[in-house]
Amino acid sequence: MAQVFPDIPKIKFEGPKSKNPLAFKYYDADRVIMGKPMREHLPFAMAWWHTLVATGTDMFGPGTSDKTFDEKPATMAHARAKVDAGFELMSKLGIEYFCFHDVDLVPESDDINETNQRLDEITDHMLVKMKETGIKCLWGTANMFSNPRFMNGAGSTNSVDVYCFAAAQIKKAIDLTVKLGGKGYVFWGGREGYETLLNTRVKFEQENIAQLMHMAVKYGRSIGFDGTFLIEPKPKEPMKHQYDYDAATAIAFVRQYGLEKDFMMNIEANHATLAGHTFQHDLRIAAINGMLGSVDANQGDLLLGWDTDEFPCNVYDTTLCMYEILNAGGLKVGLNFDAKTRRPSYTMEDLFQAHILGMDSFALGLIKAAALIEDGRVDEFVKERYASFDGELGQKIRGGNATLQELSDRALSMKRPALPGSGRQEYLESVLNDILFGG
Ligand code: XUL
Ligand code: CO
Repeated sequence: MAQVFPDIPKIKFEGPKSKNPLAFKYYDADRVIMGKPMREHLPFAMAWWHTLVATGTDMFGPGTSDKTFDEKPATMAHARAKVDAGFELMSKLGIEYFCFHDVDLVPESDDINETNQRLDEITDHMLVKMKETGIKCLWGTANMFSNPRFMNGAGSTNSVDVYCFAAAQIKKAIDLTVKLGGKGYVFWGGREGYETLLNTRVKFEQENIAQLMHMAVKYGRSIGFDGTFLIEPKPKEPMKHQYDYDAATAIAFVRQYGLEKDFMMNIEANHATLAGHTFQHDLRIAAINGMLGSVDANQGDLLLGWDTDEFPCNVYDTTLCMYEILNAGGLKVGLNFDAKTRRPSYTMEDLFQAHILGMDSFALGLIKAAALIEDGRVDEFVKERYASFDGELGQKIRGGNATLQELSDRALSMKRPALPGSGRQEYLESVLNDILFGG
């Protein structure tokens, strides 16, 4: 079969000294870091929607990138051409997984029955390609935010008919995820939120979302889906307020509605910063709750303040991300490049270079995070920082065996405490710089 990207070679690792724009400088799939090859630490996935669908359309103008792959858009021939392009791109980059929405795969028909038939047909073709290449599905999801029927949300809609369409799309997307052997099923609550409280029953809507998730779990388990359900928090955009604001909010929701056995978090860097947190913060919150399932690996632009979905290049952030992931014992699902090239970067070479950038940034982050852990200065300091709790009294408090009376008595007998030790933030930041840039 003719190649879709004949000018792009298989991307190889050439090391940090290479100046070849179509080579990895840091991502060396077989290199072992802390006992595991990089490819296992970094289960990278291509996002079908950005890489094969998005053309750079924005509010001010049409797309700049030609992703027709020589076929007429909105046809099944085009859908098949996207599959061929996607598998060639992943194979050339050594990306082992992909993620998809239902509507990324085929053109949507006015009749959902016909859309479903198209989905059956395209996933048959994908299965052939998966077998040929060994590439796997990381996670699937349903797009319940683009179609105008979802203007008021999907699980949170005011219309019981639209709620049924949400159910139908979720059911089909779970069927497809199982068919393709996906490790996860994601709920990103696009439009699950509100524009104004003047017209919104918040509790009612949240209960309906939870019911939909319960039905999804019940159905998924009944057809043999043994993977992880994930919520992807995001504070705003498209709605003024989204219910899955951040990891803490989504975890509370999952626990409130009894979904915690089946759900974990899919933390996206750009969503965390939109919520006013660092990426590391939301990863830590998910991790300490045992819910760090997957990552949408991208980055935002703090000067712009919307969801720019850029390919990650900030190694400071990827290092701290991988530090959290290594400390949490790894990811249950994987790392999806929910990222798109900038509108003026419209060529197919740009598309490859963007993925190389993302993969190298995470590889470098992994190398540096492992070095930070092996160096030990940061972890040692944190241990020392809380050392006063290692004694008998601290242990009593930690074990829940102390009383307010006895602690008060002790405070009164001390008259005043010694100042707690310095937080030494600047020292720790210099250690991090030393690991990142030192010889
Ligand atoms: C939107 C977003 C989505 C989800 C999947 O901000 O991140 O692409 O990852 O629906
Ligand atoms: Co995302």
